Amino acid sequence: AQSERTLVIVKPDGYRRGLTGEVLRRIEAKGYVLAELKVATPDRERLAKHYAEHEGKPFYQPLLEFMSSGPATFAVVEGHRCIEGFRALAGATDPTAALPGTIRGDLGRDWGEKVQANIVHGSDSPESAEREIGIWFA
Ligand code: DAT
Ligand code: MG
Repeated sequence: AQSERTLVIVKPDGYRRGLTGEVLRRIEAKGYVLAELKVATPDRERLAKHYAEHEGKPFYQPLLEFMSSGPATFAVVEGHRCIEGFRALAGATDPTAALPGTIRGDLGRDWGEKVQANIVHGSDSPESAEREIGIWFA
């Protein structure tokens, strides 16, 4: 079958809370393949590229601050329709509204911060996926 790739990040909140294994377990249980995996603290320069579409929004600076606050886990995930599939696993951006059964709905909440600490990132299109994989796995 044709394969697709997506970039998944277990964000610093997920890492700190010890949820990395739980997130990776759900990805594997769904049937996707972990093609690449690493732990690193995201640097501002690459975060600015990664989140370029959000520059100027009220949560942009808090987002970069939060994302560079500690280690995160980066994964290249593979499988037919894995971009759409992982975003379904992740659930809605706001973890309070995310449905139970999803990563954000089961494991996340609103902590009253300016930025939504929502455990995971997943690319939103094939173009974003290839662009983001290029940034973090150059
Ligand atoms: P997603 O991560 O679901 O693709 P996004 O690309 O719109 O969401 O936003 C990137 C991140 O920025 C998101 O995971 C959390 C944060 N964020 C988005 N919208 C926000 C908002 N209205 N208030 C606070 N943080 C927000
Ligand atoms: Mg996004």
